[in-house]
Amino acid sequence: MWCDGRVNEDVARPAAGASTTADVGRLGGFAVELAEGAAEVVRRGADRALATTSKSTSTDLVTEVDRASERWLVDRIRERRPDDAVLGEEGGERPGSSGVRWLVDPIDGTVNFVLGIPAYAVSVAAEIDGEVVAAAVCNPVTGEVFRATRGSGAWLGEQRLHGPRAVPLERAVVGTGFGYDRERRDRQGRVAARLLPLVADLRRIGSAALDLCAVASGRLDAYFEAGLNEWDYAAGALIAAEAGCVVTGLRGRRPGDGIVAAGGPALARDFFDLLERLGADEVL
Ligand code: LIP
Repeated sequence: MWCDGRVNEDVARPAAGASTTADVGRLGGFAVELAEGAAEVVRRGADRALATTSKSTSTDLVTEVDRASERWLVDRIRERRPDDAVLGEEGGERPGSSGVRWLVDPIDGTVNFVLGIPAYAVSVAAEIDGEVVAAAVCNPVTGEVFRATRGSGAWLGEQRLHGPRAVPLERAVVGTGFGYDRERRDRQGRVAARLLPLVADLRRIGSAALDLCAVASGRLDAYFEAGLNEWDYAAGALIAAEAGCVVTGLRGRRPGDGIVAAGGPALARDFFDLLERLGADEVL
């Protein structure tokens, strides 16, 4: 039985008509199976000499292990749920007819993976009619599996997640990240420099999926990053939201509409107001 097998009937909000809480539970179990299986592919590849190439810029890396992990994910989805759509970072896009779309990042934090920094993850999310309802993020190094289904809370293993501590902005440890484009990084760095004296500290972990799971598990008090792709944040955003965090795109926009920002309920309003004043969503 995936998770604790219960989904709170009165809060599960599956997309209209296309799903039941049982469907959502099954998608959640499959998301965990996919994330754990692809993490094993990544683990086996980690000790190989990596053929690495670059994508959008010289710093945007991809390895043969990224591609092997995504091939494994797409093949499993095609075998088990052939009518579902898939969107993967390394080009594994497939149309579908079921209303379910999988958003997969085969290695979120590829630069960390190449350098041997143990902060990267396989990220898997399932949407029904455009709404993410199931998520799993697995760190191949630690074996940690963060998971959530809409309306049933967020979990790390068997531990229920309740988001970050209640601290004021000046005591908050905030995660962030920077794009691969040099000019964008310059603008993002200026925002970070103005934010730093107003909070306790910043962390640049290098994986949006793990950053959002860190907020969900209280390892970070808040997080923001502009310019992410759907596959980077889709799973982590649901896990953070189901852990009780506020996840937004600032200025009333949806998460991922330019920026993803997340924080605990006690901090969220002050944090989001500050990000808006600093123009954190105006760096793209
Ligand atoms: C990474 C993101 C991270 C961001 C990096 C990179 P990738 O994704 O998870 O938050 O700061 O620049 O985009 O490219 O390793 O899958």
